[in-house]
Amino acid sequence: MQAQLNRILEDAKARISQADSREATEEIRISLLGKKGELTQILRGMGKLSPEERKETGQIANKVRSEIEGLLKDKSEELKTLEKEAKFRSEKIDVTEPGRPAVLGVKHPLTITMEEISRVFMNMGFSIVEGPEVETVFNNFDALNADPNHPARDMTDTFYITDDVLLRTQTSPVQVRTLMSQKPPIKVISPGRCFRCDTPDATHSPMFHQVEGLVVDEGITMADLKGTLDSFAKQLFGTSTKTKFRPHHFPFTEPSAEVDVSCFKCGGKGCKVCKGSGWIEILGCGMVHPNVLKVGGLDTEKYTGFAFGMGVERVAMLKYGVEDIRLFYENDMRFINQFK
Ligand code: 2U9
Repeated sequence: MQAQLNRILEDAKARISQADSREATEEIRISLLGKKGELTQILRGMGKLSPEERKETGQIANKVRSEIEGLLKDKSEELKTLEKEAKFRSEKIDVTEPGRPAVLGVKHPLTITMEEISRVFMNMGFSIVEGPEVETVFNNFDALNADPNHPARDMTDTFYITDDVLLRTQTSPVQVRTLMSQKPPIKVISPGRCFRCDTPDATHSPMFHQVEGLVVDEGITMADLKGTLDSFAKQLFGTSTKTKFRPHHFPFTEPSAEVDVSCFKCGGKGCKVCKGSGWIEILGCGMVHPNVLKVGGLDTEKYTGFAFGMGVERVAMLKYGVEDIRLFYENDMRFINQFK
């Protein structure tokens, strides 16, 4: 039995010296000193020995056990130190290394366009008003003199939430709120997101952006409308830009017009951008319908006003030569980074 103990000790020494991780030393400890370990088994078997033999073998066995425990402890500490050193080496930071530059975001082309449009109107004394995207049918349609059978009201054209609540189809409800809460003079623009039940294609999106404007005061005439929008076009597209007002119909304005600008690409000669006509349709406008002014409780003999509206995506597509509206919503940085 003593020879067996010496063999276990010699074996243990060889195995411990070769252990290359703390897990390996733990495995050795379990295999020798654990419940079913080799040395533990021997100690258990000592009951069969005579008292003298038991005493002598017990002393040797205890010596072997404490020697193995000591070797395991030393090896484990040695490995722990090595592991710590390796960890420090791998985590070493060179504080003199130049820092990694933070990736700066860029403004979205629609934000750039919306801010550019807003800046021009702000410089002409307009204030910016904002309102909810979830609106009442009253603010979105009724207050704007829309006929009860107007096609835009249809379930297939508008996202209804209930019979009386919808996702606004234009930013006009913000101006309706302004009319109902403020006294003239009113001179506001409302940039924002709008929603229509459109199937996406190169020029349509169920979510898009508008900037609308509203001016109401005593003595506002069509001359104010034309002067303001002509000045806007010159500031946005260049001083040589000409404007053309074509009669149109909107329920909320009377008279109404669509505004074309002379093509900023070819100057009016005709090119791909203006489809050969020399003109590009850019916005709609008109003198606010008396029925709409009445929603704000205004005396329509005293007060008059003009309003206009434009699609931000359309302006951005024309300005930057973007051929598919869907590019604005894909968040592909290769597209967005081009507008830095
Ligand atoms: C109030 C009174 C009048 C806003 C107006 C337009 C003309 C117009 C279109 C442009 C392109 C919508 O995005 S688009 O399809 N808009 O042509 N919008 S006048 O008139 C108002 C608004 C609010 C209280």
